[in-house]
Amino acid sequence: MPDQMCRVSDSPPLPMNHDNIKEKIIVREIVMEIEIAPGCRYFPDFLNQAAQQKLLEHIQKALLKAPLFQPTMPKTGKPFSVAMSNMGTLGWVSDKVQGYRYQETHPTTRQNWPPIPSTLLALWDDLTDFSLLPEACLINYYDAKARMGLHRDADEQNLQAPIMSLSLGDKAQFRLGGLKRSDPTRTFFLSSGDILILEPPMRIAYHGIDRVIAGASRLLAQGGRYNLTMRRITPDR
Ligand code: MD3
Ligand code: FE
Repeated sequence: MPDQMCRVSDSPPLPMNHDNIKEKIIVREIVMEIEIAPGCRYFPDFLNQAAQQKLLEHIQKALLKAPLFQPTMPKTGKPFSVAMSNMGTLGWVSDKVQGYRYQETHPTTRQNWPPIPSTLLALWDDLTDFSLLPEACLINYYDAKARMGLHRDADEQNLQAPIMSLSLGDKAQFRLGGLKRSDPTRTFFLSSGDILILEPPMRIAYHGIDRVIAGASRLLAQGGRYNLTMRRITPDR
């Protein structure tokens, strides 16, 4: 055997500090992928317990810099029951005066959003067939009473880009419709560790969260549910 072949194991062990550890959230030997509809790919229980815990820690760290805020509806100013924040170069916000939009800064701290963790970017790269990286990762927090009415996500310029959603904590009853508001809808549950990817043609389908099932998971000490949605906003950059 040539001498060089042994060199890798001959090198001294790297110190276990947090700068040389590249974490990757992929843990399953077998991954289940269910096509709920063309353009709606469901990966039930994709993240194992350790990966969920790690992701929760990333969220909690981001929320120290960019605390949850309560968006309000355009025109009426009615508050959302879901609390939100973002990671990334852009974040989704809404208020009475300016309505739905993406912006570079948090609405109350006026600071830039914290970055999207590299583990999530790697997951997007692995699970989507899309060449551009997401710019925004919206963090939704649902307490036991929160819900999200039937809506479409169409504030992004790039509607060809997929949306990747990850759920943590209590399970939620999710409603998926079609391209018209009047189309029939179906419901299913999104549980902690589940991933959902929306691509054309379902990318602009109507959807919502009917209710959260309190006590379904013990991941979050305070209960409730986080949902992350990674989004590409701009066509190219
Ligand atoms: C189906 N969030 O933030 S994520 C949202 O669980 C939103 O918090 C929900 O809807 C939540 O806008 C659902 C799953 C999801 C995301 C985007 C979709 C489903 C979708 C776009 C089209 C169709
Ligand atoms: Fe949505």
